[in-house]
Amino acid sequence: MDSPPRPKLFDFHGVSMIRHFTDNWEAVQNFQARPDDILIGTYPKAGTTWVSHILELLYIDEMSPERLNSLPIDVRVPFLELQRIDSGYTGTDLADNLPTSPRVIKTHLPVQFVPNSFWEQNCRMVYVARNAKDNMVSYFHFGRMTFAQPEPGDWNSYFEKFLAGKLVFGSWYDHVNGWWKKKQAYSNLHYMFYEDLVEDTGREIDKLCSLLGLSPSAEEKTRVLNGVKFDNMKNNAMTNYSTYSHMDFKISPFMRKGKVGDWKNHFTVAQNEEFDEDYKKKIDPTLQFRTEI
Ligand code: PPS
Repeated sequence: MDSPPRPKLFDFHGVSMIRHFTDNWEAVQNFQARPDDILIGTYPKAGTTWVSHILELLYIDEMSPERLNSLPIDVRVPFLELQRIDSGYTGTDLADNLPTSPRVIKTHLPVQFVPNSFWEQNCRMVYVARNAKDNMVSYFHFGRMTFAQPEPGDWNSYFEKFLAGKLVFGSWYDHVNGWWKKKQAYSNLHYMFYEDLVEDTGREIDKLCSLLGLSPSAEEKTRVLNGVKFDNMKNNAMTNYSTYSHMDFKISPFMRKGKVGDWKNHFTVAQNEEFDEDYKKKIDPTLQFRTEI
């Protein structure tokens, strides 16, 4: 059987995009945020689902255990700019109709595209960044397994596309730099790192709680920590994306490895050198990532 056609990349105000994320643009830009909304921002594959699930478990009473057990994560945490070409539903509709308070909403938009109302309402935001090498590897495997992404090509050509910023949501460098710069001026933005989450999930949850003004009991914290473990999320049909037909887990699962340093299994020595040379020119020097822990 033929695979469904893959979307084509095009330039959208200087950022590489596909129509799944631009077809609903007017509604996205006019989206009405509420003061208690929490926006999760990430470059794709940086830990969005992980932090979404952490927030949902921290707000379990508001989210309700029934929702957690019966609705997949991307219904509970709407993907703001998504226009599902097949089913027609949009992230903005889902967000508008969310019954929870606060609403947790996810976006992969570069910071300059975030709808104005989020800033006007002074919403809390959590940006998760992941080191470029592992982010690239994770995005590559995602491109292989989902027909909702452009054809990734082989690893070598993907590597070049990443360096050139020719992937959906554009350049990783512009993305992490842009949100980092915004953080300096906008105090309600918590900028966190995937590597820190892997190293000490409990410590990072404490930091999140202080942004959110939450003080979970020791018992609640243990419950959250347990629920967000890689294996538990991988085995949870409501967090592992197994309910989606446009993903082929035989090629690669959504919850793939969840590690820091898998890039070493993909980068050649020459690619690593080329990458490091290019990286120095593009990364904001005040922004420090760890490629191993
Ligand atoms: S998406 O499609 O952009 O929303 O993907 P995203 O959720 O941002 O990123 C997916 C990667 O995050 C890993 N992940 C985790 N790692 C460790 N622990 C937990 N609990 C966890 N949950 C998700 C997931 O495995 C993907 O990374 P890779 O490296 O591909 O395994």
